Amino acid sequence: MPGGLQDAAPLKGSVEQELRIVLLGLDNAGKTTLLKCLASEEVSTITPTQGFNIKSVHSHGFKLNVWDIGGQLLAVLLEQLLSPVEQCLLAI
Ligand SMILES: Nc1nc2c(ncn2[C@@H]2O[C@H](COP(=O)(O)OP(=O)(O)OP(=O)(O)O)[C@@H](O)[C@H]2O)c(=O)[nH]1
Ligand SMILES: [Mg+2]
Repeated sequence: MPGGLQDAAPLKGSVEQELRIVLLGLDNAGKTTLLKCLASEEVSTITPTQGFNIKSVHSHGFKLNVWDIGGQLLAVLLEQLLSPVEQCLLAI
């Protein structure tokens, strides 16, 4: 499928590119699991993220600076951001 890191891989021998990535999603969506898999870390004992994690991972010739935002924190941020204006929020 086009659009992945594989497609964006830099040419061999070129300087490593740095990307900032933010993982957003509901609780238990698998954000931290995905980040740990990217970092080749153990995924059997993952607990819900309190606040957020920031981790740098080297993958496919890129340095990825990944922000893993806990679903609970995202819910609080969305509520505070949107409650003055929204009457209905649809997340798909
Ligand atoms: N079956 C299955 N389970 C998964 C997958 N990815 C994650 N899980 C499980 O789903 C649960 C939640 O995963 P997390 O990575 O903690 O989810 P999260 O999005 O970081 O959750 P918060 O930190 O609460 O926002 C864990 O028990 C994982 O083992 C997947 O691809 N398949
Ligand atoms: Mg998490």
